[in-house]
Amino acid sequence: MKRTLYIGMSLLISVMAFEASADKPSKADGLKRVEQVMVTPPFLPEHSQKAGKKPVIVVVRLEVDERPLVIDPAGTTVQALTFNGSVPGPLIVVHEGDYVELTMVNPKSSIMAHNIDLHSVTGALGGAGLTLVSPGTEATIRFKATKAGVFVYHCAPGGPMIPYHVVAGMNGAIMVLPREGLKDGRGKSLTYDKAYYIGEQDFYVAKDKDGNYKGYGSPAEAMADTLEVMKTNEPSHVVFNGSVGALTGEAALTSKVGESVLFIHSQANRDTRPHLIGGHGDYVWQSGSFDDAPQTNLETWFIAGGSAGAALYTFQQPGLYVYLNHNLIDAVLKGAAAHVNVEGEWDNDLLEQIKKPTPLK
Ligand SMILES: [Cu+2]
Repeated sequence: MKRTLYIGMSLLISVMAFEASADKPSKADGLKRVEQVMVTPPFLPEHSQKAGKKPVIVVVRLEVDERPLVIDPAGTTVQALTFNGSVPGPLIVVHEGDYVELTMVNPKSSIMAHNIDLHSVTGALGGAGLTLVSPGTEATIRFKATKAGVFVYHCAPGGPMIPYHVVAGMNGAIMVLPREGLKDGRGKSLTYDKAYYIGEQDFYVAKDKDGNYKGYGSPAEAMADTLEVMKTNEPSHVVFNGSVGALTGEAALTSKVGESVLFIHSQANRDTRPHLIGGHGDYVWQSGSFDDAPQTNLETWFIAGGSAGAALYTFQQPGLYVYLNHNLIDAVLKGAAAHVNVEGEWDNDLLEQIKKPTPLK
């Protein structure tokens, strides 16, 4: 109760402070406005890796979509709460020093109130205090991206609704690139040929008496059972990009030998440890901060729950790679795995089969 009261009071104070300052001139006045067209992960919106001379105002629109989502091949369906219809929500990409003008839209068809707490925002509960929108309303904030890195954003409407909305899928990430682009820590520029955004999601689906996953008619109907499973801290599913197999088989990520790929990975609620089977993390920003030098040549990296990280790898060999959470129970039994199909010429110097499996004499 105390916590709820505290959050309620913070919201009130933040809103009052905002109203008092809303008419003052801003350093953002007169800067160029650039609309960012959101795309569904694992893809990124169009962006340049280095910024122009002057900061810009990046205009972003996120719309709540409360929708059923099939999360495994058996057809298990959750009543997902999403930003723009996908789990995770779209990746926002800006540069340090840019402003983000973010409109949070909650359509009339919703049944719940939502907001957004961005970990890249300074003040007002990460923006959550200024964006709480009930069905049929919208709110707009403008914030300065003061820290370079990859950061989680998520819905945080107060009390048990905070974890409930986050584990119902309502989270995503923002990438704030340094104005000069990524660096290796010794001043050398690092660039990527392509980038993918992987959002890891833990789901907590209740079972019926016969051991089958239950389905519900609405997010409100699902809440009591789901909260009971959530309290065990044992997810029924741990998936990449919304469902088991969302990034495998036909939907596998792709690359080529010689191509450098940036893997951005977020987990809004639970620790994770990404690993690329057959590859490495050439440069890894585990904490997500691009102000720090990346670690190099990691086998597995750690992303703390409630944060995002990034890893850059240049593929050396063709074939199938598996990018997974190296908690192998989460990866293989619960779903946290993606495939990367890499084209190119095999290099025997790096790896060669000297003898095929042959019967013992
Ligand atoms: Cu929400």
